[in-house]
Amino acid sequence: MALFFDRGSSAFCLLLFYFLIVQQPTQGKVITSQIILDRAIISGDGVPQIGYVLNGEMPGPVLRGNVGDELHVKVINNVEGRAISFHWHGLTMMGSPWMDGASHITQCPIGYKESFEYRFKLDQAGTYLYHSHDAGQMVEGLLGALIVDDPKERELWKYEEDFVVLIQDWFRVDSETINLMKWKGYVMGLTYDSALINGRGSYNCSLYHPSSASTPFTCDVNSTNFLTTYNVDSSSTYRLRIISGASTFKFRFSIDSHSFQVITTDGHLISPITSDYVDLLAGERYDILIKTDQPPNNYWIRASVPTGEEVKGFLFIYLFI
Ligand SMILES: [Cu+2]
Repeated sequence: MALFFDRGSSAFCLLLFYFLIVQQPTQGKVITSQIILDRAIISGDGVPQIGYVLNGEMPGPVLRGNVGDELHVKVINNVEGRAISFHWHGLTMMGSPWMDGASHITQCPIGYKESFEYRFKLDQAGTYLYHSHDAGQMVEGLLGALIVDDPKERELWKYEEDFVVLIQDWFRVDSETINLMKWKGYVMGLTYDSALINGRGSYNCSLYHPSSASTPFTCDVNSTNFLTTYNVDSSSTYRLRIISGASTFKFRFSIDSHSFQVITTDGHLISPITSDYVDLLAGERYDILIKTDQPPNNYWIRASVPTGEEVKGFLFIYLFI
């Protein structure tokens, strides 16, 4: 048996691993992936700033498998001075609780130039989120989507294609500053600078004051070019997998001129509910079915904070129909 801990291993943990993971028969495929973590300049909303990139991207790659498959993800930390871990939000980790990725609780954090291979069974279909579980680093982009397919569902719901819609609150200040504000009880004064979908958003450059930001970059006035777009056909049905990768704020998701059917919540199938919006708290997921039954046009997808007052940090995305 190969050692897969680079640090903090103990004979006891390895023995447990052997009997509870290696000895379990795997019915599905083994899906292997590798994620290399770095810091880099990210222009999520037209304002470049420093954050986390996973294999050079933010958010990280969409990890995907079928129910019954086993996922092996080797995480390599190339960020000096930062320890990390990956938490698999929403999965029960039945039979492999030490793969849950909570630093200092289920594992030692992964240090600089170290690696750790997560291995667990995908035993629940649905839409999930992986993110750092160390020092609030997901605020700076350390996150991604995890999709577990049940091949029967596509037949059941009869959709053409599915898309990931990963929503984030995006800040000019770093995660340490945000954590400090929260610990001191200043969260009410905290506001985000942009909302991102799949790592992209649009910022109003007239609001940008580089001197007060943690990074001295300029705002790109063409930042609407950064928006995520979904190209779809008319008279079809699509499944959107909406994920809140927000750290703090609640988002209301909607699509102009369209209502939709909500079919799952947090990885569980539900009796479909027709709605024209869903509200997502941090880490929540909703899957929806949308029919492209309106006249062909560009329709905004909106992710906004439902304050009832002015819309703060709203975001629009074209939907081509
Ligand atoms: Cu989580």
